[in-house]
Amino acid sequence: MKAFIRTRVLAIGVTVAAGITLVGCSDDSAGDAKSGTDVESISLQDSWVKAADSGMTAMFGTIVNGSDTDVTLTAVTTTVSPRVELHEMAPDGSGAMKMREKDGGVVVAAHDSYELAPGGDHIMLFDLPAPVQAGTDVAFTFEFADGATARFTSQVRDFTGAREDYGTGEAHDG
Ligand SMILES: [Cu+2]
Repeated sequence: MKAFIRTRVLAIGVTVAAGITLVGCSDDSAGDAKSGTDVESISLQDSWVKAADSGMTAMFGTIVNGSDTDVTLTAVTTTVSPRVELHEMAPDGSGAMKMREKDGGVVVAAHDSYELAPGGDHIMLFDLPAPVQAGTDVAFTFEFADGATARFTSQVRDFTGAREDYGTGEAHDG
């Protein structure tokens, strides 16, 4: 009888120890997330890509940073383009707006959002090897300054506005 009780106590002791180990692990990963980009708290909303048969196109949407720290988006990759750049619109000196690569990437402040929209900042996709067709999905990987990555999906849509800014190489600076 005494031996039986001792065995039960031992079993409970082992269970408790295992529980403590698991808690320790999750505490460690929470600590890592705080020191870097908390990708779980970053989302891309209302995101879409302009349909294009060839050449270049752009992706738009709103990057939402729900984390407690500012994040810096430094690079974007996608399966539909070998060359992707973060672009902004800026005056070209003659009164017209021209797009150019954004220096230092895109900073999204803590608990804030950053809009990528036609006529403003956008993600530029160059050298399309195949048509990007309306109704399909395009996968993107966002890379942040500390090397953390997050994956998002955008829907391809037909878009006729601002065609002169996004549809031709001539309007492009760089
Ligand atoms: Cu551009």
